[in-house]
Amino acid sequence: MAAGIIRLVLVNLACSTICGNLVSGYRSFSIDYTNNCFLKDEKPFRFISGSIHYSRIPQYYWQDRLVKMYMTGLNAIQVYVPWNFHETVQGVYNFTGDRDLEHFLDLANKTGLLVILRPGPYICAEWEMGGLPAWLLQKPNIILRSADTDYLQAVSNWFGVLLPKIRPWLYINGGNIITVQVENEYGSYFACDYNYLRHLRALFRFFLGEDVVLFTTDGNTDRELTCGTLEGLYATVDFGTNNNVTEAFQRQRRFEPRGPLVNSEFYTGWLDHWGDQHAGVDAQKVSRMLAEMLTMGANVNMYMFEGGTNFGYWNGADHDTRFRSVVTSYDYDAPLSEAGDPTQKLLAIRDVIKQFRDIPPGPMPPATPKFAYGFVKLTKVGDLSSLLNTFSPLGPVKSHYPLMFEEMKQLYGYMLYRTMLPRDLSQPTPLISPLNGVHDRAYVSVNGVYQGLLERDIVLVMNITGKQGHTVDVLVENMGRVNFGSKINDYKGLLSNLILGIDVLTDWRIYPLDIDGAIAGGWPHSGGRSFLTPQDQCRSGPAFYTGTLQPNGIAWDTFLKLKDWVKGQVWINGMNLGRYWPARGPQQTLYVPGPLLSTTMPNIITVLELEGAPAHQQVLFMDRPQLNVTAGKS
Ligand code: 6DJ
Repeated sequence: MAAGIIRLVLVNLACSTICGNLVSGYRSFSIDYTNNCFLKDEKPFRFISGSIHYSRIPQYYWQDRLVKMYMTGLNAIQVYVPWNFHETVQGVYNFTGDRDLEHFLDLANKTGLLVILRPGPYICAEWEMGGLPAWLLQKPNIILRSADTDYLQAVSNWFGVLLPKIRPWLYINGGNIITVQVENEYGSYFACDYNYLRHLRALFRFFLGEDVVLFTTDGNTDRELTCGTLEGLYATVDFGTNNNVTEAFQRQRRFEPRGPLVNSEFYTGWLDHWGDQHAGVDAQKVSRMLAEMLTMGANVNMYMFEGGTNFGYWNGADHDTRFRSVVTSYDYDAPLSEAGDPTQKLLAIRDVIKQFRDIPPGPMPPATPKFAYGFVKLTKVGDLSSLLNTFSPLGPVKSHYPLMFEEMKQLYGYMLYRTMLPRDLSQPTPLISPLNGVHDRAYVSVNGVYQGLLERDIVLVMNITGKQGHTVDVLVENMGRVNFGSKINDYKGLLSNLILGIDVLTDWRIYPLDIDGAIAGGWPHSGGRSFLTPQDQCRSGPAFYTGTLQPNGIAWDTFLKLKDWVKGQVWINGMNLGRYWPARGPQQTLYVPGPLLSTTMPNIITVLELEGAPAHQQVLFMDRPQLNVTAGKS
């Protein structure tokens, strides 16, 4: 039935969009400084929009989410383009599959949604490094988000690829993009470099033309608006339910005395960090403030409307008082849940919108079905350190001192640093990260025996024992680069020496690990089983486990719970679902999109557990998420 409604909506929309194009002929979108509004085809226009990130939703579900947004009464969506998602390797561009931006724009267009595009180059968004590619850090002194020559060159190259694709999608050129943002919250950044903003403005104008409305968005302080705005870029503001609407728009007015009022990010919810309490924003507060802004005639974008998931290694991190990594789920307590289901908040928002514009007739499409597949038993494949031929077929790089991920040209995931104990340690001896140079977590084993971990900003010393010549393995996890503030040059790996007692550890063999490549290529099922002794079976430390979810003719969305597992990464059928860390919380389940599952073939689950698997090596597929249990805080 849901599919029927969706089809019906799409047929109607496709017709009205095409007819609209035919009759209107001339299309315009501009700012009316006399009447303080936008003009669309010369008529007053106001957007009621919601943020959605295609990079956080499998392509299969894009249309489902867009139709639900349309049925809520939105007339626009706001979309980031994460640079590092498209140019993961410098000079190699990917716009296919889940990265097919133009397909996403086309679906939005056919659904009847206009687009507010945010191509960055920096986007924040709780996304790895705020969307900047980590290969930029290979220039050691690069000043990101400034007029630094290397940085500007990279931005110009990227925009030279991206913006020509965007141009035909501008509303004024027959597409659905009404406005385009320049940078993001630039006023929050320490550099405050107007030459950088001028360079960006010139690039946007060169590639998109003189007529498109360009805008900036900034937090609600004078400093932010001063450093983030530039003549020719319409200044808008961001604020949530903790702010006062009148005061916030007054501040916008100080920088834009005339023109439409715009809240570019009205926070419907908030993000979670590992170890923090689950965040949320009350639905009533959201709908009350939305009504207040709409009553004033303001344009509003709700951030987020559909949050989605930080699959793989795409989560970002914050670094205020200490490094805090963002969880895998980007549910955001948004009106559409992580799995795209309408919530009470959505219905409350729709009731508000109804008072201001006609909303499409017909019911809201229902939640997609969920299935509790139950328990699946896993068996251990082997310790990570015994599988280096599989993950690092070219072998290690030798270096006297440790090298960072960026120097090794492996930007994400995990890397193994190996050396030898320089002397006997019969007594527990401190292994120290004196300069806090473990970015971000290091799992340490001696001669295959797991001894514990070091953690950035939290655990800078641990004790180890062993004998001279024993192998020391330090598996370092990149937990996502900082996406906000002055610390976005967030190098990963071992950034400084480790000290053992009084000795500096040297003579490293550093193994880059292509775990995702191996798993996508069919490992471990294609790789045969290694023989494990009972002792190997129950050893703790970084190790792989695998199992199969037998097909039962159903491929519905489900939620994977790794109760009693500690911390790690999960793949199903080759797709990296993200990190789990129930021991810290608040996220307890990982979203598994149904289309990933096979109805006829065994579904292969692979788990990398970093610290220690539970006695019962099993995982549970549930029919609902659990995102709000923080260890010791519930
Ligand atoms: O533009 C930013 C969004 O991408 C604004 N914002 C959101 C998203 O990151 S935190 C959540 C944030 N800005 C940082 C303000 C810190 C108080």
